[in-house]
Amino acid sequence: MLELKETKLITVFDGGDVKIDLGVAQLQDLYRWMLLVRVLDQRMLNLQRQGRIGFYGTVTGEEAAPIGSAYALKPQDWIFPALRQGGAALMRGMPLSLYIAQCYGNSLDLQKGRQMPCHYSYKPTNFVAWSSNIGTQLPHAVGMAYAAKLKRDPVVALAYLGDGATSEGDFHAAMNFAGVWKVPVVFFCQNNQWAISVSLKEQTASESLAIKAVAYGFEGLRVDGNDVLAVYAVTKEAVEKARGGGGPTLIEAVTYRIGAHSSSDDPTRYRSSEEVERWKERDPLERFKKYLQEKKIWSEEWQSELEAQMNEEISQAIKEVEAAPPLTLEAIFTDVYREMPWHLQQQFDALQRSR
Ligand SMILES: Cc1ncc(C[n+]2csc(CCOP(=O)(O)OP(=O)(O)O)c2C)c(N)n1
Ligand SMILES: [Mg+2]
Repeated sequence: MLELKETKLITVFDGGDVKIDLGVAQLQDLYRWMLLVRVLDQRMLNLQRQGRIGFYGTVTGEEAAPIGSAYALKPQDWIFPALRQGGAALMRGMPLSLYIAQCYGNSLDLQKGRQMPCHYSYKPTNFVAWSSNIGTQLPHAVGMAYAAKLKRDPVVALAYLGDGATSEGDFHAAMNFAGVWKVPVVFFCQNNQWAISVSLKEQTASESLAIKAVAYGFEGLRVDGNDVLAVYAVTKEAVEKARGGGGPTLIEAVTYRIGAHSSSDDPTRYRSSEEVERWKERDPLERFKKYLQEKKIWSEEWQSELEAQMNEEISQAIKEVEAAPPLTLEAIFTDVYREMPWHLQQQFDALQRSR
């Protein structure tokens, strides 16, 4: 059993005594997914800078958090993401072309261009679309977990949030109901130290974010969010506790947003480059690479092969997505009513006449 203290930082890479039940293939698998997130960040940001997509939120520096945590789930479990867990959608089976199409919002996009980019949804693997409004996914996750409990389904909801979301009413409502109903939910707070330009110090006077769980009657713990193995281990324990009827857990993964909040942000206006450089020394990919290197299961050639292969797959997927036509005008009007009501029909006709 891990010692669940809401202020102690749980680690593997810094000499913690956490037991890891992963073999060589799984360790390499985790590394591959983290690397894909890193490679994709650059490619997608380039697309945004070229004006080919409208927006992107990178995950650089935080890859261990979404990948390590989602790796602990079973196929039947559900994910309620925030902005930076797209990598988990890919790892759980969302095809790369659909991931990219979501950012283009064209006819290949499963959500028909009705969401902002980076708001992925993939029904076959229970990856639920995010609504942009910070924290709203949390009550949804608790509701789903409550239903699972009532139906005695051995299903767990993994609900992601940022540090900024802990100041939202929805966070507290969700935490309260989760505690009272003892539902199978794991709240995974990706504390990247910033909520756009608001620092963690300005966000809360609590000594940690994990400690907030205490007020709601369940466990909170802090994990080194740049340590993929520690993230995996604590999430797995919390997920299995939830599945076994042990109720919720709040995990605070301590990490750092190396890039801008999004493609629309300039972080040099509100934080120092020294701070960013300090955190780069704890780069989750570099630390994991070192661990694999010591185990002799990482090499330069493997890394270059992986990168070349990923870049090729991304280029192919972009080509496929860009070849898809834009959505038709009807897409603005469908899927709300089974049959289009007269007032929408009127607007639709007017729109068509105006083209
Ligand atoms: C209710 C609400 N208020 C404000 C915003 C604008 N907004 C978008 S992202 C963001 C910061 C989120 O920070 P955090 O929860 O730490 O997540 P991060 O982006 O750092 O991963 C804010 C304030 C919003 N989307 N919803
Ligand atoms: Mg944040």
